[in-house]
Amino acid sequence: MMMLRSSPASPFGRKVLIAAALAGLAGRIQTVAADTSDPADTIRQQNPLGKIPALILADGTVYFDSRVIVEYLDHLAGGDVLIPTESEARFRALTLAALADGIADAALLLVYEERLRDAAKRDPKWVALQDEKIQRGLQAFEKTLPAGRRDIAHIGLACALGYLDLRFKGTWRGDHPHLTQWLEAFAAEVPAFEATRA
Ligand SMILES: N[C@@H](CCC(=O)N[C@@H](CS)C(=O)NCC(=O)O)C(=O)O
Repeated sequence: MMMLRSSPASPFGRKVLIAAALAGLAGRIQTVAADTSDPADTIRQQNPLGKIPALILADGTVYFDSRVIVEYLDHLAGGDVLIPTESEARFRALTLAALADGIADAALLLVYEERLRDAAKRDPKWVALQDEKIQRGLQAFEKTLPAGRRDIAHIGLACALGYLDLRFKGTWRGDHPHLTQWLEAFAAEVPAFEATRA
């Protein structure tokens, strides 16, 4: 049995769980909650960065971050399941996956800014910089929705949007009708999406 250190609200942990479900590997992974804000949590020994998700194999080997874990799950599933092997499709999928992860990264930074920085020390310019990354990323996906077989880019995008729903009350939906429809279709076709909702 492999152990996934994660937390229900983590978009990157959710990405791994959905990837595992799509690869038929969910039964081989047990999730063990991690609290990244607790200095005593073993996540800091498992991943020196103190970040989730981290996957711990039966022999103690640790793989992080979510992109690496999804690569590993794809490998376990025989390849070409979560990440296309054909080079053009592969690098397109990985680039779109990086864009989706970037939206989630910027959204997380905004949440941490609120949670961890004193209100008086917050810098509106820095907040706007992160918000603009999210808006440009959403616009790019609104114009060109991920199509074809479900892969790492689809999963990452669904999790980034799910995180915006969770932390920012789904305000992104107003300006992105195609993306909204796309997420509804993804949720209908991939039961693991609803099953992993925080
Ligand atoms: N690039 C990483 C990002 C992981 C990440 O940012 N995880 C957040 C939770 S969703 C975290 O652990 N934050 C705690 C911290 O940064 O100390 C991945 O894809 O796994």
